[in-house]
Amino acid sequence: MNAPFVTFEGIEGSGKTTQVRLLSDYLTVKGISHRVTREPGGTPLADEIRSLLLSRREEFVFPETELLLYEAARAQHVRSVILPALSSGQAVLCDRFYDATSAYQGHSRNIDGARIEWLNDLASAGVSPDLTFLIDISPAEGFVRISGRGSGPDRIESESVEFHAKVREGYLRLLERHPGRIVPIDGTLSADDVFRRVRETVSARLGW
Ligand code: Z5A
Repeated sequence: MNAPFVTFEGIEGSGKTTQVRLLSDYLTVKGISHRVTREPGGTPLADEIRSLLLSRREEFVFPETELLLYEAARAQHVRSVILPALSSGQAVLCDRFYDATSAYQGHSRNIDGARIEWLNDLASAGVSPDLTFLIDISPAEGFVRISGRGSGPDRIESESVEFHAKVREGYLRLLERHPGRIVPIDGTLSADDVFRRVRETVSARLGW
């Protein structure tokens, strides 16, 4: 049987990366073998696609181009990192996965949901998360959190507040459709309080 696959989702600045790190530290202390990864990225080729996707550019990027690049990165990542880890008994913690495509390219960029699901399925080779944390904050709060970074906003972060509000709405729709898999957490709590909920959930659901 495969090891658990846990994903973290939310709008930018929601605190996913912080929670992935806290959970990884916790699992390390408990001696639970796991691998931390992220999307887009996770392999040299997928990381190159990530740079293509996130760099700001003059040329307009069509939603369909963006969608296919995210799925191409995922196809490579799943087959070379996620599947081998899970089948060798290593749990996987992934910072974003295919729910991000449904929320960003599907709901916010208005690409037909059935097409997104078909592509998500193709790219993920049938791998689906056992548990997904949706860390929920408002776009306004997310903007405040990321504006402290020195690097400036990337191409997706530079989208309007309305775009990010639609992404959040897309995530909340996914929560309605997958209440058993997706666990929402109020991301306005302190990072420690968010992690307390993460820990309670992984203990109850996965025995960690
Ligand atoms: N994207 C897509 O469109 N389609 C797809 O299929 C996929 C992705 C997979 C790259 O994602 C972009 O690609 C992303 C979606 C899109 N674009 N956007 N927007 P990414 O995950 O690499 O980038 P991100 O979403 O912008 O993540 P982020 O900015 O790194 O945010 P985060 O991981 O959610 O937050 P964080 O780094 O943990 O925390 C941000 C700051 O807040 C930091 O200073 C923390 O110290 C602070 N923080 C964290 N937690 C808290 C709490 N609880 N309270 C207060 N402050 C906190």
